[in-house]
Parts: sequence; structure tokens; C-alpha cells
Amino acid sequence: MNKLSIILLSAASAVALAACGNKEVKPMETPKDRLVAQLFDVVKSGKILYGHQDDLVYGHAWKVEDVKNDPLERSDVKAVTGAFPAIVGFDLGGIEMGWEANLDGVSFDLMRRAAVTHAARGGVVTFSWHPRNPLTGGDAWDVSSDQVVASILEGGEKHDLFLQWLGRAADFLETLKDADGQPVAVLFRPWHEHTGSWFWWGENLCSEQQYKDLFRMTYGYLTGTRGLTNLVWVYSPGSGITPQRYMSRYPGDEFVDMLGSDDYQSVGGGQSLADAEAGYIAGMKESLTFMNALAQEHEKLMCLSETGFEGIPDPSWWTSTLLPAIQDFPIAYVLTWRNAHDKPGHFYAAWPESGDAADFKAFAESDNILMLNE
Ligand code: BMA
Repeated sequence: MNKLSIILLSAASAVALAACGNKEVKPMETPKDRLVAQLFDVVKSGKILYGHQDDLVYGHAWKVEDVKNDPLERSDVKAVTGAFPAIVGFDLGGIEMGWEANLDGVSFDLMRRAAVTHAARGGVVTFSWHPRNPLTGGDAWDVSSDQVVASILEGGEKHDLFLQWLGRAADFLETLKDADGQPVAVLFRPWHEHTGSWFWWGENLCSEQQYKDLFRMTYGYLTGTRGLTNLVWVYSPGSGITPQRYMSRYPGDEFVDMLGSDDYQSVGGGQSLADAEAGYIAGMKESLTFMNALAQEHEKLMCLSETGFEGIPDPSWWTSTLLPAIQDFPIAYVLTWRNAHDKPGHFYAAWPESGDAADFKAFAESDNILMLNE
């Protein structure tokens, strides 16, 4: 049994024992409740789960070709460290259109199989969503109108269309079942990076109230109307956050289980790599400090839902920058973005020949980081 499974199983039995010892009849625990309890246990153990977007379905210069028969054993992360990432992320963009594959060409059948396979191995799956623009017909990055969120809320001209889109997402999410036919609990992270204004749901494109209504409507439809019990809800503003900005669009404790942040390393404007990395560490520590206070106050989990340094130009970035930025914080997981198979420079995890491979292995083997060791 791998280390992660031991933590997850011991959390599950602790929950079961607590339930036995309590004479009061409690409402039935949902798959979501169990995953939340398990992740709190991971945090208590002082570990941070490492995650990688699209890990099992493609990597740097390769992708899974055979949807039905591929054993899903390949992974850039595993090729370098010997272990799968503990968390694998997938993106639902395109599910709303009824497409067979998502915006990056990953078929939803393959995505479902990879998600269920990863969970069966003892890992955790997280879903983001870059839905197209329901008002203009453009993509998630089409910010040509500031009326899009208004148009899909109740009473808006695209409300019915949007409910159909949510319905398609629900149709997919409810097919995530384990070998016994039980729902597989997953993290769900809609309407991310809203503090930037590069998606149609971003800060300059809708009011605070409209954003909250959008989140609550999504929650209400998926968990209420559709009755999904397997979603752990993650709220993840983008970079440039302050405590005030972070909470200004928070939909409320009832709708959120985990506080996240999407915050990337970059370098530019004549800055040296060393200065850029020092800035990343300082900024990350500042954000995680106030997020930790908020997580305590609201009794929520917290995570670094997306990060990375595109192309990883510093061969020691993992242990000299990312690890010191996060290791003192009780985050359940850190996820780095995808290794695009068709864009050579667009990668965020090591692959066997990348310059950072040795350092990534050291990061994965450090005391704070938990991989899916088999
Ligand atoms: C972005 C980039 C895009 C991709 C999108 C959704 O950040 O990686 O190429 O389409 O995420 O996965």
C-alpha cells in the first residue's frame, strides 16, 4: 500500500470510529465529506500533496493514443521520480458544448477513465473548467462583453442555455464511479482566477454580487438540482491578491470547502532570475499567510491550486524557490500546470531530459511533499 493510501485510509477509519462512538444519529456522510476529512488529515500529517495537470493523458512530446486499451502508466512525473503525482488535474472546457474532447484535445472518455484510475490507485483528482463564452460564442478568454455573467444569471437571456451547459458538466461528473459503482469524490474548482480579467467571469467583467451569484448558482445546480455528492468545492482567485480582494467575491462558507490561489512564477522587464524568484517566494508567503488565517477562521482547507514556472528555466527552481515558498504552510496540495505535448516550451513539471529533472526528484522526495508512491 502506498503512503498516500495509508493516510487516506486511516482518515476514513477515524471518521468511521467517530461515527460508531457517537450515539446521536448523524446524517449520512457523503463521498465529499470523506474526502474533505481525508485532506484535513493529510494537512495534519504535515504533508503537501503534489499535483500535475493532465499528467496521465499526455506529457512533453507524447500523448495517450489508444483511449480504450492504454494502461495509463505513463507520466512525465513518474518517469523522473518513480511516483505518480498524488493529485492529477483535468479541465472540463468543452464539456458544455457537448464536445467529445476538451479544449486541449483530451477526450472526455479518456479523462473519465484516467480520473477513476487515479482515484483507484489512491490519488485525488481535481477539475477546473474553461467554458466557452455563452453570450458571444467565443472562448473562455473572450472578454469583449461585460454582460456575459449578467446574461446567464436568473432572468438573463442566456440563463436556459447556461443551465444546459451546467447539465452537461453534471452528466460527466456523475459518471465518475469506482469499481463498486460508488461516486468518486473529486475537487471541483469553477470560476477560477477571477481577480484577473482574462476570463469572461473576471473582476472587470461582472460585479461582486454577480460573481457570487454565479458561483452559488453553479453550486445550487450541481449539488441541489442534480444532487451530486462527490464535489469538494475550491475557490481560487488569481495573483495580485490582498485579504480584502481575496474575500470580496467569496461566495460564502456554505459553497466552499477549500481556499485556493493560482499564482505563477514569471520573469520579465529586465529583472534577474534571482530577483524574480525572491519576489515569488515573498509574494507567495504573504498570500499563504493571510489565506491560512482565513482558512482557520472559516474552517476550510487551503491549497495552491495552480502554480509553476513555464519551461522551468532555473534547474533548481523546485528546491530553491517553490519548496521554500510553500513548505511552512498547511496547504493540502500544490499543483503545477500541464506539460503540453504539442507546445515544446509549455511545460510546468520535469520530464526525463529537462534540465530540472534531478531537482524535481529531490523536491518530490523531500519530507514535506507526498507523491503517490506505489
Ligand atoms: C492554459 C494553457 C492553455 C490551455 C488552458 C486549459 O493555461 O495551458 O494552453 O488551453 O490552460 O487547459
